[in-house]
Amino acid sequence: MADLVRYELKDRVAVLTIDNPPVNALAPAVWEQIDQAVARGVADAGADAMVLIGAGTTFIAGADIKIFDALKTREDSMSRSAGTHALLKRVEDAGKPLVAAIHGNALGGGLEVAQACHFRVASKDAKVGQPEVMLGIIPGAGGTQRLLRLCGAKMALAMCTDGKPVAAPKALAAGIIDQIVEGDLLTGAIAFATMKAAARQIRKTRDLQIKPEDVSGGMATCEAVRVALGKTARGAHAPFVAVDAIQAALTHSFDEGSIRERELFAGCVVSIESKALRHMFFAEREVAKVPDIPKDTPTREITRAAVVGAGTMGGGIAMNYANAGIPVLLKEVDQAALDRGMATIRKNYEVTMSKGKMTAEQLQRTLALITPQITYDGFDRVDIVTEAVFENMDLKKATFKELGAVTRPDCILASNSSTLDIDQFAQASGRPPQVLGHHYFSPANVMKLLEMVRGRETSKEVIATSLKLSKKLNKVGVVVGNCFGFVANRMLAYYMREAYLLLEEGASVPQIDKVLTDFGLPVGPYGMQDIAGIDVGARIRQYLASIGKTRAEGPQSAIPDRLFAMGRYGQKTGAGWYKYAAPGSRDRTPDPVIEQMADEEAAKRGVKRRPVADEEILARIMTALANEGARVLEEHYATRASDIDVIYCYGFGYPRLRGGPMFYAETVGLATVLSRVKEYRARFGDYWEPAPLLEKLVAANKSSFEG
Ligand code: T1G
Repeated sequence: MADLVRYELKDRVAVLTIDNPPVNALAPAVWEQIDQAVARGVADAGADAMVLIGAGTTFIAGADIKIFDALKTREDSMSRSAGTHALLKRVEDAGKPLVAAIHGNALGGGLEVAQACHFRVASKDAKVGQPEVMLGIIPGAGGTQRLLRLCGAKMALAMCTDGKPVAAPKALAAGIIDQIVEGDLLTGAIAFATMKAAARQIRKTRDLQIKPEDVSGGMATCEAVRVALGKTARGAHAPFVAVDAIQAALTHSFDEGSIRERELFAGCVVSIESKALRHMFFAEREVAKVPDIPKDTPTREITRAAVVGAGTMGGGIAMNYANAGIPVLLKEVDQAALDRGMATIRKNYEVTMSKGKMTAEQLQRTLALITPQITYDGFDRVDIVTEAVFENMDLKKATFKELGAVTRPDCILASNSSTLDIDQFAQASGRPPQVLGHHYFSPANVMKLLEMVRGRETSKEVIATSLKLSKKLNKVGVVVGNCFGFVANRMLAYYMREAYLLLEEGASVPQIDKVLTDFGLPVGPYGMQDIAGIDVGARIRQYLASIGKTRAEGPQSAIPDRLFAMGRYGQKTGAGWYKYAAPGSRDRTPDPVIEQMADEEAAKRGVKRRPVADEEILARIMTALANEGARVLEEHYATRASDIDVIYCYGFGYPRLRGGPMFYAETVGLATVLSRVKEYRARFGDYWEPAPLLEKLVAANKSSFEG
């Protein structure tokens, strides 16, 4: 078996080095070799003490998340975690001082291993945490029972329910670590272990007493955390389970509490919530892997940028570059538009500063990186330009023609278009290999998704550079194909079609929105339209009509265009699908006008309005998403189903604990999804066309879109 834990003696201290790249994850063999190495150190007469340290850039980043899918039942989980608990008790019972030396991250099982050591030292920039709830589980190797014995219930509850890492100095102050090592970590750890050996000091965490304040107030603290979670957990179950496990530590012995932790962990690890969150953990890392773009594809340095268009999107895009420390030119057509754009940017930063997330000095420094102008001065020195002009094909093509003339031949030209044909921009620019889409999501300086749309001739270097740039801009970049609407908005058209038709059939705007927010979306389809602007969709429909297209097959509701014609664009005009207290206000109320229009439009289509159950609303909308997602996949506009899930979770706030629209469809069952498509086809019309991939997978009895 590979040497995953090296053993060597240094100055009468056994140094146990975990070496399982890239993050020293605790695969089963790593657990076993830690156990063996500690036993060897105890038996080694040449060792007075032991140090456990990670090779490479980090201590242990946790259990190997990939192994959880093998835990099919609670029983599987109970037996595996019983073994882990017993192993860590053996480690803790070592007869010589055992010191964990932490650098990088000690997360999840990594921190639990460190807690089972007698002492912990760390480098100053190390972080420790119990992020298990981010995966829909809880610490499963004694962390809920040991951590509070080190730092008290309040901090243990915070760490185990929010999953956030804690920096070493704070961990030192809390008692989680015993010393911060300046200089070489191993040297410091060996010195610390030698000192403990001389003092013949061993401290078993599990034997530490529950702190007096927790004996008296721990239960109340748990209850207070549950109440707080009620407001912030947004449907997540695991954080509440973590509270239950920590409460068990307050009311039971270590061993009884450990059994309770194992039972609670077992319930979480087989849950759909955990499977969905584990799916998202890997999905958001897979997006960077584009099959035909090898990791060693050459990339360019992006040191200077420019944005054309200082509207809502253009301003937000310019902020992304400034936030990443990249100087950015921001061009508008006239001074008035430019001033409006800069005023919005300044206001956004001032709001950030008012929240304490930015100092005045940082605001000035960041703002200074944005150069507002109404000419193309300096465009010949930038490495990338992002066009964010009005969503109009002719205007965009003209802009790309200009950009092709005023920039260097190797300057990347990106479009923020949300749907239009990147290849047409590429042709207009005169250098298609440098052109691709960079579709940001509103608000561009907040939403993390960046849909990177490759054109027919986009070069691999430009794509690889964009993938690298997305990380620098703190975005999740997903490479997609150049179909109308790309992936996000192509599928959204079917989501909206069903929302509109359900309204005409008898559901109400508030009802439909509530079904989707109860499902976990931050806002329903109508609330979203009122925020994005009904006029944006209307203008795209107008453009499509001009080329004889519609966004989705099937009946097109006339209500959106009627609202547009009435000047009801949504929040910004004070009325849209809802009425607002004033233009720009978010204070909204349902508007009887919409019901009246739904009655009228239903009558025109000969539809007899009826009560529509919430279950049907959710099923229709999610089925439409999954069916179109299957088409996107089989037409190769997305690399993999999980990329689509990442797009929806990061672009529209689709609930991560559902795993995204494709993963959710798999949990519903592909056969069920297909049968629903066929049922709707029979009820509503042939436009409900089953995606061939869905039919193929169901015929082959497959349970996942990846076959
Ligand atoms: N298991 C398996 N693979 C992992 C992993 C893990 N725990 N952590 C990272 N990877 C892979 C990742 O998929 C990627 O692979 C590569 O390592 C680099 O990761 C028993 C039950 C540590 C902060 O939740 O938060 O312990 O894409 O790109 O940006 O009670 O990785 O290269 O093929 O993220 O430098 C608890 C999860 C587990 C921590 C580093 N631990 N990891 O970030 O690199 S449950 C976690 C992270 C548990 C115990 C419980 C981050 C990182 P590839 P990366 P990074």
